[in-house]
Amino acid sequence: MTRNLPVKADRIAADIDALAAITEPDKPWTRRAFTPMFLKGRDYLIRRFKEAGLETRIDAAGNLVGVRKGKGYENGGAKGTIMLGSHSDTVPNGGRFDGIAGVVTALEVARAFDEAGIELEHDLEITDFLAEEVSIFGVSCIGSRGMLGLRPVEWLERQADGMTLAEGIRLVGGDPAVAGGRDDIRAFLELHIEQGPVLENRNIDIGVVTAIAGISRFEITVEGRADHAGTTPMGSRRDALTSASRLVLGVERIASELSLGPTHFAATVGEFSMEPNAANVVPSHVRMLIDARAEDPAVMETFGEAVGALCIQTAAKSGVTIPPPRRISNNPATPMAQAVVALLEESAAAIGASSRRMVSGAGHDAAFLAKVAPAAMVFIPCRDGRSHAPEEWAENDDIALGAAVLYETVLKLDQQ
Ligand code: HGY
Ligand code: MN
Ligand code: MN
Repeated sequence: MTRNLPVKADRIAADIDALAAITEPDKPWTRRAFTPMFLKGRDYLIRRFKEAGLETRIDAAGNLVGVRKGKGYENGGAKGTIMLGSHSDTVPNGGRFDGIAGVVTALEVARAFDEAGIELEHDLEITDFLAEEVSIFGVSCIGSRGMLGLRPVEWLERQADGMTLAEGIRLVGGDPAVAGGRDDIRAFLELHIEQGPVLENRNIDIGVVTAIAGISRFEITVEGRADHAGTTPMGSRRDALTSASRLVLGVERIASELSLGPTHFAATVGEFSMEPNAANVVPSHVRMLIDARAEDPAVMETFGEAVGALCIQTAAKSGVTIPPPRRISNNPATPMAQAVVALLEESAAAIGASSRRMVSGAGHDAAFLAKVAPAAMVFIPCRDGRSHAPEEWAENDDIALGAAVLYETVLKLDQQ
């Protein structure tokens, strides 16, 4: 259904398609932060930001920033900044819309205000945050944390692909020596594909995010004993892999039970490695990383305790050593600003779009912007709820409708 929207669906599609063409050719769609392919994507966005008349720069944290000055400065009253943004980096073999739809629609809103001859009171800042995904450095939301002074200083020494994160930030045009911090952001909005099946299943146009689930990552190692695969009796082995397999299935069982509760919960063993990984050697060592998401921090604690108990039971049964799980990150759930949530709902209704409130199981830069400014998110449907996979797909009319909700909400925020 094409509505008479203030934004242009075909311009949005053209930018999304152009960015989709900038991918590692052998594994679409891949444009990992800090890689040459990422910088090619950035070059495209810089060109498009400048064509849109935005004052374009890379900030010290490595984010691409485009500013459309507001009237506020003319009559002395610095009104501050309304920011729209998301990320242009992808996971390996990811999709064409995760993050990208948010950056492109933010840019389109700026262009649409220009075309409508609308001068805002506030500055409008369009942002492509650096490395929202778990990057080659093993950590995520590097640019948004850096912008806001929330990037742990020890991260700068993390190594990947022969460089430190500090060198990576310089590579993309930032300056890691500059401490972050912003006090001018009056509101932040991010459009994102839902990355889940709810909107599509219920035939709803717009998701209005009320909270972003907390994310904890736990590292578990299993120390067994290498032995000859052909001669070692089955009953006297200390096989790290069979024990680790019991843990993986146990994590699935515990998470499935917790997911049946009243609040959002999910957990995944997403990283897994074993040594020596040779067919004729009983595995001696396994390392795994659990990614857990919880709307309610008490449920996350229940999960951590249950997994810890499972490690003790498993070690006792099979003679391997399993140290207590190491929690390597723990970001609590982040509520969105209720006032902005209400404005998004009003905007959706004003353009005739159906909407529903929902929790995000995925992490987003908005979780960090929400620590310094009123923030909220617009979800749009994605086919079969698929994401972080090449099958990821969103209809351009759905994306344009989300962009129109952003446009209307910026106008409301600008009056405040
Ligand atoms: O992992 C996440 O939740 C996000 O897609 N980076
Ligand atoms: Mn993602
Ligand atoms: Mn994303």
